[in-house]
Amino acid sequence: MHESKSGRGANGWAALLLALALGFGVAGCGPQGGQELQPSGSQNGASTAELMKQRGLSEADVTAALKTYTPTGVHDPYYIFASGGHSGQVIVIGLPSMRILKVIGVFTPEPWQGYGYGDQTEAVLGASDAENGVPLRWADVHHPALSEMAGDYDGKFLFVNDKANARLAVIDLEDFTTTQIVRSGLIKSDHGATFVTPNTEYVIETSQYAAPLGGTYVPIEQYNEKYRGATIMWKFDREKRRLVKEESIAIELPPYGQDLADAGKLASDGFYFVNSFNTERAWGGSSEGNPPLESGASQNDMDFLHVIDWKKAEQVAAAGKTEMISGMRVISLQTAIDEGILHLIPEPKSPHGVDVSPDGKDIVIAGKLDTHATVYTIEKIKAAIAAKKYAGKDDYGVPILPFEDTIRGQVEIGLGPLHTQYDDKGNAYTSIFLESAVAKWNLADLKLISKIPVHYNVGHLTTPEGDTVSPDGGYVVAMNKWAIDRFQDVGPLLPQNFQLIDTNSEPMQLLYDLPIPNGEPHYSQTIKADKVKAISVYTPVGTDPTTRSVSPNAVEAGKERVERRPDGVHVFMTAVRSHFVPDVIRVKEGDTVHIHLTNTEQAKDATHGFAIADFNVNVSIEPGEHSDITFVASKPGVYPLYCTEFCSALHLEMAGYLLVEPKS
Ligand code: RUQ
Ligand code: CUA
Repeated sequence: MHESKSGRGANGWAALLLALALGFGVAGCGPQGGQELQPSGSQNGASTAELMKQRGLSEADVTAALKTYTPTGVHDPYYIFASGGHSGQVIVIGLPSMRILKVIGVFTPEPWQGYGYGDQTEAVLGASDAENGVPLRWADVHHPALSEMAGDYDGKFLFVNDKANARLAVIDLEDFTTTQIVRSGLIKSDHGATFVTPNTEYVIETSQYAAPLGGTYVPIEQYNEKYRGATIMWKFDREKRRLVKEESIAIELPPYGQDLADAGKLASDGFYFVNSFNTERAWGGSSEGNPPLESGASQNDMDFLHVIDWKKAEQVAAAGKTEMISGMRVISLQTAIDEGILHLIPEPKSPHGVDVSPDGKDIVIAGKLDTHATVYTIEKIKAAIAAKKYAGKDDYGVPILPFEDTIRGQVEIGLGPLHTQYDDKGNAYTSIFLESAVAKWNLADLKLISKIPVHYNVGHLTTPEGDTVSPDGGYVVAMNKWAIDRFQDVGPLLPQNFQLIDTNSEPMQLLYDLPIPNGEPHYSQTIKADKVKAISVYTPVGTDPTTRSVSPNAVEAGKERVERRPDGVHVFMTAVRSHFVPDVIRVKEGDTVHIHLTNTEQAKDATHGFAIADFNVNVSIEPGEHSDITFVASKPGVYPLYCTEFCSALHLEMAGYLLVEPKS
C-alpha cells in the first residue's frame, strides 16, 4: 500500500470551476484500491505474525484493526446518527466498530419495522398527504440534529429534514421510532435544517431554492419581486414530544439560495447563522437565452452570511408583528430589517458549511469556490451591529456588516473546503471536497496542522459530540460521496463510503471503511452511548408507540374477540410465543377489517411480525406494543397469515387464516 500526495496545486478558478462542474475530485489519490486479501480459513493456529504475512497485512493495518475491533457482547461507546439521504431514513452506527445497528424508517415505508403499514405509522408518514394532495413516500434526508440542553446533546430526540419536500421529522430516542412529520406549507425545499437552539427551544428549517411563499404560482420573471426564502423556527414542546406549528415563527428572507445553518451557543447564544449562494438570483432558463443557473449563480465574489437574532424574532412575534401564511406566523422581510432581526455579512463565494465553535465565539465558513476557511467572531459581529457599522445594504434593504470588521482571520485549507467539526483539543477538522482530504487545523492560531486523504469526494464530517459545547475528539468520520475502487464491484451504482479516522495520532490514521448501501448520507451526529436511554420493551402491555400511552384498542390476554360494527369487523387479537389469538378470521367479501393486535410479551427482543397474503398487511409488534391495521377484504379467498419474525422453535406454527367468504 502506498499513500500518494494529492499532486494538485492551486490551479486557479478555471480548473476549480471545471472540477466543480464535473462534480469530481482527485480520484485515484490515496491507497491503491482493488486488492483482494487472502481469506484466513486455512490459517488455524497461526501466530499473529504469520497471519499478517499470509494475508499481506502491514503493521498499520493491524493497528487500525486493534483500534476498531470490538469483541462480541462489547458495546460501542458512541452512536452515530447518519442521514440516509434519498432513502428517506436514518442509519444508526456504533463507533468505533462501525457496526450498523439500525435503519430507522422516517419518511419512507420500512417493512421490517412495519413502518408505514399499520394505522399508527401510516398516519405519521402521511401527515402532509391531505395538504399536499400527493402522498409523499420518499425524502432527501440531509442533516440530523440531536436534541440539546445547555448546548449539550441530551440523548432524547433526533430531528431530520427532507430537503426535497421541505419536511421535518421527530424521532424518539427511547424507542428509535419516528413519531411526527411536519411541513410548513410555506417553503418548497429546505437545506438549513435541522439545527437546534441550545435548549432545543426551536428546531431551525431554512429554505434552499426561493419560491413564492405559501406555494402560489408566480411567473419566474418576477423572481426578484415575488420569490422569497424563509427561515422557520419550529417550536419544540418537550412534554408533548412534538413540533408545534402554531407556536412556530418564520422569517421572510431575500430570494437567495440559503444554505446550511448553525445555531449559536454560549457566546453566540440567541443568534443563528445561515449561509447563502446565488445572491445573483439567477434562475436558469438556459434554453431561453439566459445563462445556465450554475454560472449565473457564480458571478459575485461574495455571497451573504445571514445573522439572525432569534431571541429578537421571538419578541417581535410575541408582539404580534407577524402575518399568517399557510397557517404560519411570518415576520416580513421589512419587519425583520426594521426590528434588527436580520443582518448580512459578505462571505467568500458559494460557501457551504457554517459551523459554530464549541465556545460559541467563532463562526467558521468554508466556501466551495474559495480555498480558505473564514473565521468570523461573534464579538465583532455584535459590535458592528451595535455601532450600526454598515458596508451598505442589499437590494432589499438588509444592512450589510463589513467583512473585514467581523472576521478574525482565514486559514488556507485546500480546494473546495466544505464542512467543519471540532475536537476537545482546540482543533477544527474541515472536509475538502475537490482534494478528497480532511484538514486538521488549530482554531486559536488558525494554523493548518495536517491533512489526510480520503476516498473520495468527501462531504460532511462528524466527530464525537462534535456540535456540542464540549466535543470529545479522538475520531472523525469522513462521509465520502464516491467509493470508486474501495469495495468489490456491485454494478454501476456504488455505495457511499464512511471512513473512520483516528485523530489522536499524528499524522492522522485511517482506520476503517464502512460502505453505506442505501442513499447518500449527508450529515451525521455522534453522541456518547450512555446518554441514550433506550427502552427494551413497551410497558404497560398495549402501548401505542406513536402516543407512548396504552391504546384504547389494546387487548388483554383472555379478552380476545371479534366484533361486527357498522364500520366493519373488529378483531381484537394477541400475539405471544407461538400463536395468535384468534388465529382464524372469518369475514365477508367487501368487509373493512380492523385488526387490533397486542404483543403481550415483556421479554427483551421478543418481537413478532404479522403478515397476511395479498392485502399489503405487514406490521412489526415489539414486546408490549399495540398496533392497529385496517384493510378492505376486497376479494374472496383463503389467505394465510403468519408471524414474520423467527421468534421461537414453533415460529413456523405461529400462523392462521383469513377466510374471505364470497358475497353471494
Ligand atoms: S450538505 S454534503 Cu446537506 Cu454538504 Cu450534503
Ligand atoms: Cu412470532 Cu414468529
